[in-house]
Amino acid sequence: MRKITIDPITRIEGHLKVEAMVEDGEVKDARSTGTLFRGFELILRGRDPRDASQLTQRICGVCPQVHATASILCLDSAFGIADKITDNGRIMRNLLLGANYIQSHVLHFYHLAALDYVDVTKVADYDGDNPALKSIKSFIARGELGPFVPRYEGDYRLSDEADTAATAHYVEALDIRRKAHELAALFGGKMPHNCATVAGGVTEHPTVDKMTSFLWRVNEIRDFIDGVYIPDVLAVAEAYPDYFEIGSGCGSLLAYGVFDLDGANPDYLGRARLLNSGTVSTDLTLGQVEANKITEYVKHSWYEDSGTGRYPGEGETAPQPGKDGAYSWIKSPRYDGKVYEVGPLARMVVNYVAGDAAVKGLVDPVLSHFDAGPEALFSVLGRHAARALECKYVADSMADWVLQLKPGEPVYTEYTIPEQASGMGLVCGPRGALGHWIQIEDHKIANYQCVVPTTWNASPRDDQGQPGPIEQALIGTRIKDEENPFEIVRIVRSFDPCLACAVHVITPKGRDLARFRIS
Ligand code: NFE
Ligand code: MG
Repeated sequence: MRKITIDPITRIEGHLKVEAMVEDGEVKDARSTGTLFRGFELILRGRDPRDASQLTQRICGVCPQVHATASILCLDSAFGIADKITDNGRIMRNLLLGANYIQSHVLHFYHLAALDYVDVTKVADYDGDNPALKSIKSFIARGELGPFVPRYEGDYRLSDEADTAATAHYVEALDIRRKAHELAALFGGKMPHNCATVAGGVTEHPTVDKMTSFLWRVNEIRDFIDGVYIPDVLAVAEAYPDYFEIGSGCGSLLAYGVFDLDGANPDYLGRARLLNSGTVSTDLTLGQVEANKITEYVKHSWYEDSGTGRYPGEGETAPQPGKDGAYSWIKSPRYDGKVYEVGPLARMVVNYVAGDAAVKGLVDPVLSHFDAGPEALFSVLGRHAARALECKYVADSMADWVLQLKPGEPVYTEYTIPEQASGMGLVCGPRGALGHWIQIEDHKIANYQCVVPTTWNASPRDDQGQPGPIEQALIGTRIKDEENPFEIVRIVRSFDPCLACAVHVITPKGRDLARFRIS
């Protein structure tokens, strides 16, 4: 048995370590380890509840807006105004979150995943006049390969032209991400980490000039998604069709839904959303999500066992570094005691199986192009395709939503902070289902818990010994070349894991509050 360790496996977004035990060319066992402690829950204790939307955004620079959204949904529910948000407030919240979805999905495909499939070294021989490619060529000539290496060698299958074009798109995608940030800044003031997303609604008022600037930018981005992003994903799928059969995972999918279309239902899971909540199991049956079936286990995580099996609303964050049998700072969230994958694949399949016409209209042509059934979606390429198609669905919807804003009408609903209350915010971020839970006592935060998407996907074994979704996606995979285990990185990265949600606790002077030896 040979142990392959990849640490970190994430290109940015924090440190995820993956270990695969390989024998006779097959992964027999796998472990996913979050190597940093987050501890935001501890920082929030004792603070004004309204601080939650500002502080939780800092969990991550890639997906801050969904933390802002989950926290304000959580506060709205604790303050008793979940069904009283104005249409302007609801729509602007959707536009802010949508901008962050686009940025995150484009980032993931081009900058975090594509170079597992695209051979960037081909650009060394480029003799055209595309400025982006010329600058990469001079990077290579100077030996400045920082963003592109280390990498595995061998299995790059695109033509020279396709490799060169995709590398140019890598650079173009940086510009698209900037434009997506500008979308968010138009209504949020700045990006990342804006001040406009607040309990009760938003602080910014829509004006015709801002709406026009927004629409102009979102249409430019839509051209890129239709003309570049989706064709590039399909080109990768054409060249690597075996990845429709690799990394299928745990087979159970979970989505809380995202982008409120109607703010009248205080039950977020039952609310009409662009992408609705639901579960789907391997046999493609649909289920409803019930919040009280969500629990977190810690037997194999560095937390005290007293916190295991708890509903997050009563969860605890009690670190126990060095605990016997533990191997991760990530807890193991489970739904109804079972393992679930979250993310774009979950959202698209849940809504596909539910018969959503728009989602079927996006997914069916791709499936028929590859002569495949919906089960092919449970794969590495299925995750990439779902993410790209969802990106289009969200961007197209944003172009409609921005025109529904009504200048001059209210964006904000008044409230008072109760002395004692509890609240829950459930919504999907780019990487999947995100839950925030709050308990307020004496007008202050008594307990705050976040269960984030990567916690679901990168979770270690639970108390029953069930491996997490990424671990399950690796186990049983055949590795063609153990020196260059492309299969492992392609599987893990197809989940778009983000461990930035696991940052150090630091003092204002930048010193660690505590040091933990992780062995
Ligand atoms: Ni840090 Fe995130 C998303 C959230 S993932 S990127 O999407 O919440 O854990
Ligand atoms: Mg948590």
